[in-house]
Amino acid sequence: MAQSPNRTGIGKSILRKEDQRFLTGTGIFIDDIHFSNALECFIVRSPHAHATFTTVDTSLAQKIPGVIAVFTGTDMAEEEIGSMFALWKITSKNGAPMAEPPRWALARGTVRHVGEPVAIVIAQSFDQAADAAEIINIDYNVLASVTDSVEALKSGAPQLHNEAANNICFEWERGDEAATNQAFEKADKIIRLDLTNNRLVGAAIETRGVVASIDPITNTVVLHSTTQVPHHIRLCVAQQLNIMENKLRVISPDVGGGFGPKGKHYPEETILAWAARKLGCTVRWIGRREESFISDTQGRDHQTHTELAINAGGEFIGLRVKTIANIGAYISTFGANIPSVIYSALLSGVYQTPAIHVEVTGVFSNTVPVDAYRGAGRPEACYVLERLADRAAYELGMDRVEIRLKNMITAEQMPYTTAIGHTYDSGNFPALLTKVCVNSDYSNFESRRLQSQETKKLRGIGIASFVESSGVAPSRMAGALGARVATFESAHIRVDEDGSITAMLGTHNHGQGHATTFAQILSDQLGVPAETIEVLEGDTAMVPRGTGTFGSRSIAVGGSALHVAGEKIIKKGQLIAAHLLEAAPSDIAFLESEFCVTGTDRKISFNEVAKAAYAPFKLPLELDPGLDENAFYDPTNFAFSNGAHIAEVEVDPDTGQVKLISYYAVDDIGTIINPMIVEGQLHGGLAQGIGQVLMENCKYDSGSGQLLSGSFLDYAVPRADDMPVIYSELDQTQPCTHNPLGAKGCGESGAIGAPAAVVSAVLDALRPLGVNEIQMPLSPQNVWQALKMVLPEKI
Ligand code: MCN
Repeated sequence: MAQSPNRTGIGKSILRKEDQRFLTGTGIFIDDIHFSNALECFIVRSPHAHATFTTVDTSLAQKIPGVIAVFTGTDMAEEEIGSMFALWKITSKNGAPMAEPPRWALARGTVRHVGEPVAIVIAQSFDQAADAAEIINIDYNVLASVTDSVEALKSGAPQLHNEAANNICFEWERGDEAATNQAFEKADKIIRLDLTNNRLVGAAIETRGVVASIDPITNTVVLHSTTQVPHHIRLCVAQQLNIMENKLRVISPDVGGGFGPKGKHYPEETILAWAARKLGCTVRWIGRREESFISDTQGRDHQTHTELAINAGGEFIGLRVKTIANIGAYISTFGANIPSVIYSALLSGVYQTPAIHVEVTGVFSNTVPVDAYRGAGRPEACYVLERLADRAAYELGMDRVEIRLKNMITAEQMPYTTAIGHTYDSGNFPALLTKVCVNSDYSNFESRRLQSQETKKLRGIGIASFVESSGVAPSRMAGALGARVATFESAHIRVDEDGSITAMLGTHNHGQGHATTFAQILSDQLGVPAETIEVLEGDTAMVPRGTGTFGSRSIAVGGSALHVAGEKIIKKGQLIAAHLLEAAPSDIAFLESEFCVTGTDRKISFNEVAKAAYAPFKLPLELDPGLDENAFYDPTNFAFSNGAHIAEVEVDPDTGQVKLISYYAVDDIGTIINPMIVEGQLHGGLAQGIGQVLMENCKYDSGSGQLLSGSFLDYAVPRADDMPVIYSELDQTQPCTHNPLGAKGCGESGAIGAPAAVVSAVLDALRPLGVNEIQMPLSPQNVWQALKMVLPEKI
C-alpha cells in the first residue's frame, strides 16, 4: 500500500493519542472506577497442589461483622453452574477428542494446583473479607502431586483426572511420518537436540481484576474485567450461567498490559458475575500480585526432543519433533491449541525442509494452567529450528549464516506451501538475514571477539530467523482444526452530522496504541486528521461482535475490518454526493475528504455529505438516512510477519553473567501504520524475549508442588539496564497480499526472535571452551555451571 501524503495517515510516526491520559495519571483502570456500594470479594485459594476435601466449613466466617456471604463450589453446583471450557478442541492422532475434564470455577471436592479458587467471602470491606477467609476450615486430604510434564507421564505418577489416563490431554500429530522416515534413512548426518522452553508468567504491570454489577433498568449483568477479549468473556460466562448473551455486558477499561494471560477466560469472571446476580449487588475483586503468580495462566513449558536430517551439502531434508507440552491442571481457553496447532504449523519456519513430522503430547500437571504468552507457540517453534540450524552448522563446520541461506525459502518461491501446512504469501527471508548481517557487521565479528578476550570476556554472536503467523486467525482454517469460536473481527464507523467520526472495534487496546493507529487508517482513507477520530474498544454494548486482541491480529484483522467499513462509508457518501451534485454515482470520485464529479470542478466536502445524510428530506427515497457502517472481516490466511535478528553478548567466565552488547533486528511486517509505535512494540517484545532467555523462570517445588518463584523477589523480569542497545530496521517491500492494508502484525516479533538469537550468541561465546549445549534461562548460575562442567579446575 502506498504511503499516505496525509500528515496523520498510514506511515506517519504521530504521537500516541492515548499517552496524554496515561502520562498525566488520568487513565481509567479497573481499580480507578468508583462503584458505589461495591462489596469486596476475597478468594480463598488452595494452599495445596493436589488434595481432596469433603467439607468447607464457613460457619465461623459467616459471623464476622461485615460479611455478607460466603460461597463454595457446592453453592455453584446446586445452581448447576457449568464448567469452564476451552475454546479450541484438539483431536488426538488416534481420532479421540482431547481429554477435557471439568474445571469448576470454585473447586468441587478436589484441588489440582496451588491457587485454585475454593471459596469466596463477600464483605463490606476487603479486610473483613480477608479476616473471614482465614477462619474457613477445609478438611484437605493432601495427595501426591506432579508438576513436571515428563514426570507426569511416567508410570506411577500421581493422576490428576479420571478422564485423562496417564495425565494425557491429547497426543497430537502433524506432517508426513513416512516421508520423514525416508528422509532420515537418506541422511548423511542427523542432528539431535533436547530442548527446554522455560515456563513464564505474564507479569503485566496491572494485575487482573473483575467487578460485577447489575444494571437495575435492564437487569443485565455488567462485568468489568481486565480482559483482552470482552466478547469471548461474554460468550463463556453467559453459557456457564445459562443466561442470554444480551443479559451480560462486558466492559474492559484501560488495561495495564495483557501479554496473553489476560486474553483468557478465568474463574473469577464467572464467580463474580454469578455472585452479583445472586446477591443483586456490585461485587469487586482486584487481584493481588501474589494471586497473579498462582492464578494467571503461565506460558511455554515445553520439553522437546528434535532431530534434523541433513545431506552432505548441508541441506535440511527431514525434521522430527517430539514435544511434551505442560498443559497445567486444566485446559485453559486456548491452552490446547497453542502447543499443538499453532506451534506445529510453524515448524518449517523460514526453511524449505521437505519432510516434517511433529508429535505433541499435552500433559496435565499440578500447576497453574498454561496458555498464550506473547508469541504463543511461535517462539517455541523458532527456538527448535534455530537451535538445530546452529548445531547443524557447527557439526558440518559451516558458517551459521551460510547454512541458513542455503535452506531458506526465497522470495521467488512465494506463495510457498510448507511441508507442515502453512502457505506463506509473501516475505524475503534471505534478504532480511543478509541485511541484518550487514547492519551488525557480522563478517568482522572475530576481531571483536579478540578485543573482548583482552578484558577476559567471552564474546559471542547469535542469529535467529523466523516467520510468525500473525493476524490470528482465518476462521475457516481455525474451525477445521478444532476452534469452537470464529476469529473474524468487526468494525463499526459512525459519522455524525457534523462530520465527526467514531470507530468502534472488537479488538482491545492494552498498551498497543490502537487509539492512534486505527485513527491513522481512517485518516488515510477519509482524509480527515487522526486527532479528530475517536476509537472505541472494550465494551460489548458498544461493539456488538468481536474477537479481541491476541496473536498480533489487531492491525491485520481489525484494521482490515475498519478499512472495509471505511469503503462502505465512502460508497454511501458517493451516492449522497451524486444526488446533491446531480451526477451519476459512477462519476463521483472521493479524493482527500471531498466528493468530486470527475472531469469537473464540482465537489462537496465530506462534512457536507455527512450533514445531508441526516437530512433525509434532501435525499431520494431509495437512500436510507445515516452515514453509519459496519463490517466483518475474516481473513483468508494468516499474515506472515518475519524477521532476522542478531544478538551480540559478552560472558564473564568468572561469574557466568551474560551481558547483551547489542541487538540488531530487521523485521518485515508489511505495510507499517505507525513506525514509532511499531518500534516500541518490537522493543517491548524483545524485552520479554530477553527476559525469557536470560532470567525468567517459573519454578515449582517437585515435592510439594508449591510455586517457588511466586513473587518478584524470586522471579526476575528484565529492567532497563538489562536491555542492550537495539538497532531495528523495518522492511516494507513484502506487503501482505491478502488483506486490504498489506499489514502484518508486529506485537510479538521481539519475543519470538530473542530467545533463539541470544542462546545462539551465548553458545558461540562458550563453544571455544567446549560448551555445546545449555538450557534457558541463561542465568549467571546456569552459565557458570555449564562452564564448570567443561573446565572444573579453572572455575
Ligand atoms: N502496527 C502498525 N503497523 C503494522 C502492525 C502493527 O503500526 N504493520 C501497530 C498497530 O497498529 C498496533 C501495534 O502496532 O498499534 C500492535 O499491532 P499488532 O501487531 O496488530 O498487535 P495487536 O495490537 O493485536 O497486539 C497484540 C500483541 C500481542 S499478541 C501481545 S501478547 C502484546 C502486544 O501485541 N501485548 C502487549 N503488544 C503489547 N504491548 C503492550 N504495551 N502491552 C501488551 O500487553
